[in-house]
Amino acid sequence: RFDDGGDTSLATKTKPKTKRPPLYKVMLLNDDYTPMEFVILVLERFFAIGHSQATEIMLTVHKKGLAVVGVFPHEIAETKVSQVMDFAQRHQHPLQCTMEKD
Ligand code: NFA
Repeated sequence: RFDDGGDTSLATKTKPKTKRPPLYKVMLLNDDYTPMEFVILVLERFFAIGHSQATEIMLTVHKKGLAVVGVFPHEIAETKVSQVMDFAQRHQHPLQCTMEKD
């Protein structure tokens, strides 16, 4: 952090190079029609969440209206949202998945 040539009087401050990307919350929204088992499958398939925790998260969405299912860098969050929306549409379920800055 304090990088001088070794012994001159003029020192320069440098920043550590590693900086983390902005993170985005990916959320699932409740609706009245998507089957509970389908939501659990989505959580397992696209978010690598086990069946037991996927069931808990699905029930949270069902009861509270929405839940954060993961936090990711922008491009990964966008991919998750697209995958879920495409999968839901292909199965003709109205399930909604959105993202917002953490
Ligand atoms: N509310 C849906 C039902 O009763 C289940 C659901 C849960 C849908 C989470 C969307 C998200 N079948």
